[in-house]
Amino acid sequence: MTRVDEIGIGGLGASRRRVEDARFIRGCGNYTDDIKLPGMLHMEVLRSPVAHARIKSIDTSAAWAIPGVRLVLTGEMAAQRNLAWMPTLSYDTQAVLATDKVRFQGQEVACVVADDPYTAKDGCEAIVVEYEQLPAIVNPTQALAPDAPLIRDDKEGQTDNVCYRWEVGDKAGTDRAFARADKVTRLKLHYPRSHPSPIECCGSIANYDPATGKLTVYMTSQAPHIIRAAVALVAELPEHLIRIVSPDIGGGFGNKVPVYPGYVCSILCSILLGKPVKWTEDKSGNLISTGFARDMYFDGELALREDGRILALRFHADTDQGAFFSDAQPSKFKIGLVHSAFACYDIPVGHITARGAYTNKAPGGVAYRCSFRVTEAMFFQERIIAAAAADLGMDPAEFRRVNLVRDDQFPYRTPFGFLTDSGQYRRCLDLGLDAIGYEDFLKDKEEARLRGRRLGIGISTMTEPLGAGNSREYDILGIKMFDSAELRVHPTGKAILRTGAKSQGQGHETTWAQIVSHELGIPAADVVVEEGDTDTAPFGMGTYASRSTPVAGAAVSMVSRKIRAKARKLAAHLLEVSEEDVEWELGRFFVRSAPNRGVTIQECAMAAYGNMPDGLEPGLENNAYYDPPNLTWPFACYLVIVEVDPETGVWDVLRVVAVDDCGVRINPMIVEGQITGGLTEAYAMSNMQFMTFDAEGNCVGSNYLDYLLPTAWETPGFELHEVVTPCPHHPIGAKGVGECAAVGGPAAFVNAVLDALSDTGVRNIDMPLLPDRVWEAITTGRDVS
Ligand code: MCN
Ligand code: CUM
Repeated sequence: MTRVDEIGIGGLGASRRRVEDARFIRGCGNYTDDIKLPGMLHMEVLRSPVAHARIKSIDTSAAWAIPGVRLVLTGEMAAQRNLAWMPTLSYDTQAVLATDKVRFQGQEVACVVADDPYTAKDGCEAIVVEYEQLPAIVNPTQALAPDAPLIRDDKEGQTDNVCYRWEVGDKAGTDRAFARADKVTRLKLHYPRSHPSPIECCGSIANYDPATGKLTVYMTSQAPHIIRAAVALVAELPEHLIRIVSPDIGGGFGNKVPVYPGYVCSILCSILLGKPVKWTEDKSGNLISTGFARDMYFDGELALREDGRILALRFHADTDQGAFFSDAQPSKFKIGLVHSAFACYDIPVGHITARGAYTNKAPGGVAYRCSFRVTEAMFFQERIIAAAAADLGMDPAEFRRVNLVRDDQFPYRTPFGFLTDSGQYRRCLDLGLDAIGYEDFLKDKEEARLRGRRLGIGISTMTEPLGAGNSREYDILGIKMFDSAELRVHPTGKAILRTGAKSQGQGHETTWAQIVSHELGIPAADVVVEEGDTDTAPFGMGTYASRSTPVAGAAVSMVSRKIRAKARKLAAHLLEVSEEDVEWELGRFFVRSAPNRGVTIQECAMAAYGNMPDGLEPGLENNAYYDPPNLTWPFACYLVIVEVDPETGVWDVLRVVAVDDCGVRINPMIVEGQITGGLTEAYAMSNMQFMTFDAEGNCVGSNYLDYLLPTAWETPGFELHEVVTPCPHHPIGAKGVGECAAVGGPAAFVNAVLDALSDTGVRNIDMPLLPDRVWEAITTGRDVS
């Protein structure tokens, strides 16, 4: 008999083509805006043109008079149903439709439902709102000034613009370590506000059926079950009569985790009208109002010993939260997982403080391959590591090698309480240095300098916490962060798998089938994967924080193993031996003493429906809920070589080398796709992207002429390498990977440019490193923020 070849059937490690692409690249996807329901009406949102103003009056009479307009909804009307405000996932409140004030440009003020989207838009334009403008606050410094106008005067007891304060670590111990230091490196920087910019904007179609009382909502959500729970809790609708469906999603990147006012308004309008109501956000609306990323200010220090060891770290971070604290993040820590900073380095003690500020900008902060502020944490980490090496006059690679956690230190407890459980950090670093030809480059760089050329190399190494999370520590609205899978094997051995995650382009339909294939020997092509419908999918917390493989992927393994255990009973029955005498090899059970006597998993499936032993329940289906014992800790080393033109400040990327260790790779091609995408984002953030605001709070960057997305033309090529350290607690040894390159990448680009400027005394240029900023730094020899 021939053994089943795992790669041949699309199992673990197969670079199987993405099955979802068959419909995506043919334009046959089924996105929210593709869905048309009979009698469907269309909703448009009227947004505030100003950043901070008191609403004196709203006159909707002209809008009501337009033929085809069915409903004009204002905050006052929403308030009558107790829905003018909604709770956020960070335990703040957010206006659904403004009643008292508008607090950022683009805030939702009213909406109009009409027979078609154009009439709805005309309706919005006919609404007359009288604003009394107030001074706008566009950064934490202004927000926290003693005489700053109060943004959140709606909140009882709120007397300033402080949104939260947070602290972790050992202050006294850290202070003592700093007192002993030979040298202290200090760095201040800003990680600018950026936008995830998925191709598809947000949208929803709410369909409240007055006859059955059932509410069905098709929407662009990365976490449909959370939305169902939120709707049940906020709108007080019975949960079994709410069905949330996330169909195909055209990119999420964290933009589609929060609950947006547009969703809520479409639901309310559908309930009021008893008709399906569709809302499709436009690009400008998406760019100015929906969940942005970052906008964080760091000021921190490293305590150093002469020989290069780091003795302690401390930093303070101020975040610009916008007008509402609506971070969709599942930790009890106000600032997410920022204290995972420096986890890859063996540093005995540290202390972190953080403060959030309300400003007149759109809310958000946690989006864009961030793992909840880990992106900012790792950026600051790798920037100050580079600065410290320079201060010590030490080679930055050697400085890292001296301080990285050694393989024999795992499991390693960080000073902030995380447990990193596995990795080969030095090996990844050395592989990267070797691949880029580090020693040779250092010589080339010196020679080039003599000829007036400025070359630079940047390194970034980091481990990050992916896969929220274990039920002891992580929850959203009190619901724990486990995830789930349900597998049904049909009589002929074909199967359907459903999970509580929701792909937005990551390729779950491909990779989950590969896990089933690995566990059961069923060809991946025989397994269809479905996600995103709360009526059919098992309860799960959705896809973000690269949690799908660590949590839902693990559940896929576990449910497959339950199926295998039942199939073993069926095999014993078919082979007429006792279960103990049955052995498993991929796809087949056989008799231990007679290996040629065996039955395939498909034969077992048929027996589950047609020939089960007495006393065994028919069928071959099961589900699994997986509560991960720990986060997964992938490691990455990114190296970038640039050349800076001293005359113009323009910099070109000459090489990018990436070494990623995300444990066992389910589908190497998909993993490389994730890393390529993340590095592209890292490149974009380092040199072209930022959402800026003028003094009045106008968002500069509400279109793609001001906010730039990199195309294949300017994006450099990436040389990808791998190291595999299996995750010790994941059933197949996989770690998350979706965010690694976007998290660790930006510092490598910035470090490279600053390395090229190392003789100028410039220590920092804030992202994006636009040519004019680089040129200013070169000509003045001063930092540019
Ligand atoms: N994978 C694998 N082997 C591993 C790890 C992952 O083959 N060891 C595969 C997975 O099975 C999955 C993909 O790589 O198909 C990403 O897996 P994972 O790291 O678990 O991340 P998630 O699926 O949870 O995706 C979330 C992550 C986040 S948080 C953002 S933001 C982001 C990202 O993924 N948004 C994306 N990548 C994106 N890619 C696309 N195309 N679109 C987005 O919106
Ligand atoms: Cu924080 S972006 Mo992803 O976690 O969806």
